[in-house]
Amino acid sequence: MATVSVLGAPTQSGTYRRGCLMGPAALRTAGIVEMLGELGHQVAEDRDIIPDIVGIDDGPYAPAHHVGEMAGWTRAIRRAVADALGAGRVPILMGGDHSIAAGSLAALTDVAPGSHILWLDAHPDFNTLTTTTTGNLHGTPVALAAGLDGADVIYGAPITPIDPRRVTMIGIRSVDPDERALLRAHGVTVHDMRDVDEYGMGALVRQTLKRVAAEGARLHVSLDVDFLDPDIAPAVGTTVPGGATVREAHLVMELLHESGLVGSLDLVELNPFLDERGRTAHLMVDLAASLFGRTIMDRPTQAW
Ligand code: B3U
Ligand code: MN
Ligand code: MN
Repeated sequence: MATVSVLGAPTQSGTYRRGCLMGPAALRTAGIVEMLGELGHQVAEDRDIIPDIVGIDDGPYAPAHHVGEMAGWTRAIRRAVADALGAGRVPILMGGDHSIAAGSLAALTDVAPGSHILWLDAHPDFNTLTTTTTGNLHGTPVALAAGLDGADVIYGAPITPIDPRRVTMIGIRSVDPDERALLRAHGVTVHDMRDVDEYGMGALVRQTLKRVAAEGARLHVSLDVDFLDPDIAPAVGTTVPGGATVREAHLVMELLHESGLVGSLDLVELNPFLDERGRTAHLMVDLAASLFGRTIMDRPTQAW
């Protein structure tokens, strides 16, 4: 059983669309803390992170916006997640928009360099401060954590960059042209929806887990609501058709649990303002439950 830190990061500065700052409250309302307790885990910490105050003028970084706000959140999140990891806990970072992952990924390499990252998302979020065309910084955290353009501005201190060759993305179906070139140049493993259709979700996850286990590494999971199909998860600002089904998403989580390799989790981009009677919040909590050990029937741990 795990000791867990439930950390809210109520941000929305990574996007122009308002509402995802209510994400942590919605996940708590949907019962995330009680769920962890029911599965036998100990919740050692349940709080929202307070951002640092960082004054940065957006001017030189246009079209990027809210650069100072992201920097302030990133720095505070990095410390909070690193503290939790350092204390042997499993941090669950609840967004907020996906820009918060810049903090959790830097914390990961602070405490556990060599870790792998599983990015479950419609988007790779591999834009830099110079390639972003929308200016929305939720499209940048993986590239920034890899030390690409803008990392110094956002972190304001040296980081141990993540190794892009230890990043696996699944569910991808919306990529910008410069982003695509960067992904290839840096050796990120991208399983787009074509791969999911052709090989199946289970095979892709098993292959990823085998690799992580072979390297004796831990795995950080970053789950963006838009990984899921918008028909089942409408509460997200950037819906992209053709996402994961309920059962595909649960299978991912069930396999991750059985692997015993997951050391940290981001739950991001939930925008409760766009939800239908809490259904997306409940689905996110149910998926987290599968990741933390809920099963339909008891079963022996599978050789994956
Ligand atoms: N790649 C686009 C779109 C996007 C990325 N992440 C989300 N949307 N959620 C961008 O804005 O960088
Ligand atoms: Mn994302
Ligand atoms: Mn996304």
